[in-house]
Amino acid sequence: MADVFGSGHIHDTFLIWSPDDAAGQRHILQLINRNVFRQPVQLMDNVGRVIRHVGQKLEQRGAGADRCLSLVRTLQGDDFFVDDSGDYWRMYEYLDGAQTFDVAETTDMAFEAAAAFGRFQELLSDLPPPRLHEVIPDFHDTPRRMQALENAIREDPVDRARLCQPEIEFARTFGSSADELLAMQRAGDIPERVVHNDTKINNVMFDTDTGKAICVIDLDTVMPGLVHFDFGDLARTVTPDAGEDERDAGNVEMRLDMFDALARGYLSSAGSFLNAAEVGSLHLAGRIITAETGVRFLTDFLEGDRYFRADRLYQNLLRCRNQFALAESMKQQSHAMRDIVAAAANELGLSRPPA
Ligand code: GN1
Ligand code: MG
Repeated sequence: MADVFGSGHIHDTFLIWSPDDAAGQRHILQLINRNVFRQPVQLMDNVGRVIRHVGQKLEQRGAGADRCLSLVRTLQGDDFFVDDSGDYWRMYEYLDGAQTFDVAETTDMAFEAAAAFGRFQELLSDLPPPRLHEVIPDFHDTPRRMQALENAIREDPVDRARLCQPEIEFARTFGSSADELLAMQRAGDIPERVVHNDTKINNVMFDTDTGKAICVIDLDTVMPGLVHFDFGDLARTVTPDAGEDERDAGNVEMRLDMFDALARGYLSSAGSFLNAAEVGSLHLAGRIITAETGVRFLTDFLEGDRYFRADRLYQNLLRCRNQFALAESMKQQSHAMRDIVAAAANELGLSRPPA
């Protein structure tokens, strides 16, 4: 039997179970969205390698291999199944006694989520070559996301540009800082790493009884990238007291106590491998990734909701407004964010770059 499952915007996800199975084992079945992931074999190669590497390392550390996702192989021994119409399917073991949240409810939850993503990066920091496939090239290339927005504004295929002039203006103002992170990478200050790239709070499984993070999920965008992409997306989804679909952008605000928990949680697990320049620039990430996500929602709104699933008219514009409100709130509080990261790093005895 099957039920539609979860709140992802990209794939079709189902919870599968059999009434005849005495053990009551459930599974997660996903139809891979090939409009977004054009190279599903490469995608599954990445996912398989990542899951096995993380599983092995956890086992070596005696942490128990059950604390990570596991793929169910087909009878042929593959990590995915291709059906007669050329669609790709994959199946994960369902994690019992675990749940996800769309909004971080407590600072403990923020700490746990950030520590889980930091640990994930740390576990992958020695992934043997070859380099993972770039399944979505330039995924967090913020200047390119700006270019895509400009194209959408120019072409305006569904005549919506007239509906979002204030948002277009906001995006263009943000555009001057879009390159900050990538410029540091080009300068050789911050290195490429293996990162998750989609660290929404609802991509963390929490133990229902203990409230502890069990593992991170949604490994589709695990790719080479900057640690800032992950820390930034965490700040985007953990610090506001509102979800992406909040109806009133006036309610969207960056909560400093949540950011503090986030910085401490993240550095508690990722601090061991980060360099000083990475730690010293973490506070910039939230605003850039938040504004970038707003730019993506705005672009999709202008293109007629072709990428992000939208159940209502204007939903992607609403999502964009929420992201821009949050990015603005982060800009206003950027000094406090910088100080919080520095204090957290200091507490953990991590090296910091000269001021
Ligand atoms: C998409 O898979 P899902 O729905 O959690 C998107 C992310 C965005 C997010 C915004 C592959 O994530 O990049 O941040 O929506 N994933 C992809 O909610 O584009
Ligand atoms: Mg995803």
